[in-house]
Amino acid sequence: MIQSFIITGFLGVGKTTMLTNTVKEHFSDKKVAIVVNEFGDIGIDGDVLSNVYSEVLEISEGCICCQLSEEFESGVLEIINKYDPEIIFVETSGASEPFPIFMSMQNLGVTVEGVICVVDSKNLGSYKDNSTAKYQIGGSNIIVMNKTDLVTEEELHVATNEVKEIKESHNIKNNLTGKTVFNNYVINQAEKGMVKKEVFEGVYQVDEIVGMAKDYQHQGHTQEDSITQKVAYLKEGIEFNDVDEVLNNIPESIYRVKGVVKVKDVPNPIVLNYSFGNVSFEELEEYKEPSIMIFIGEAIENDVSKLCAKYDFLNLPMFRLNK
Ligand SMILES: Nc1nc2c(ncn2[C@@H]2O[C@H](COP(=O)(O)OP(=O)(O)OP(=O)(O)O)[C@@H](O)[C@H]2O)c(=O)[nH]1
Ligand SMILES: [Mg+2]
Repeated sequence: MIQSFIITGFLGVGKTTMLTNTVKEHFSDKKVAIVVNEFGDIGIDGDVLSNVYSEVLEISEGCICCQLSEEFESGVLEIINKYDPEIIFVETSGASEPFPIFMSMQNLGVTVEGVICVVDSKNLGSYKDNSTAKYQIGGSNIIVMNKTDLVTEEELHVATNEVKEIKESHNIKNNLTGKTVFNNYVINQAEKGMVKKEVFEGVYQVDEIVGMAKDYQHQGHTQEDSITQKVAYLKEGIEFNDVDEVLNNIPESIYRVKGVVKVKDVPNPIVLNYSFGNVSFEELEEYKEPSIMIFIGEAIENDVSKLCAKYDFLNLPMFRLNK
């Protein structure tokens, strides 16, 4: 039986960081496959992860929990046939709920050992009202309070209590039995997603889910908290400072920026990551595509257009006419 873990959590909380750090550390003796379901059409995480593993299948689309479970399931089947993995890690998009993925894995006969929800201890307050974020916590049984380096003990305590409240109110319910599932949950703490191996050691029993697959009601992403993304391309010949300048002027509506950029004063391509005001960079070995930045947030259209107007090296893609 192939085992799996689902890694969920809101945009930019540290899911990929957890994969690159912890999985590499604890599962080097196993044949691991990683499936990344990224928000949007263009994947960055796959580029980051393929620096560590070669077995990355990236499924890039809006929201797997809404329409595309078939594509997801055939993608996972492909990876199983190709790599014969012992264990599969699925990183869900920060904008989707984990439960449909849980069901897809079960459909495929893959055991789900745990649904891990990574929480940004510092920024939970900024995203906890988002309905998807709540169901990510509700639909998991291993919660990891991440980014503990950015908070005091008191702040961590407050955030942990908020998570417990959300967990209780947004646990997934079996409509047939009226019982909640994912009841036996644990809360861990982490910095840069580093958790002990024990966290993965399948002691977590997910309650009876028979009858749920047909019955699960997708909660729907409400209009107010729907998340959108905009992709912008960067001109060639820019400098690192140009990129830094953009990242220092991100408006509040945008809470996540990812990108890969090539600049003339750094030899390697750079992966950039912005989440809730924090910026980090990492060099990549290779990247053959044009430099891009992906902006993600709520009602961001105008703000992204303004940014592009302000910085002439940043451009929204032109429309392509189909002949
Ligand atoms: N200070 C600090 N930064 C962290 C920690 N974990 C992750 N980060 C940073 O947070 C940013 C986002 O991390 P990712 O791992 O890409 O987050 P993600 O959840 O995969 O993001 P999406 O896939 O876009 O939803 C990066 O800049 C990381 O370096 C942490 O524990 N502490
Ligand atoms: Mg990620």
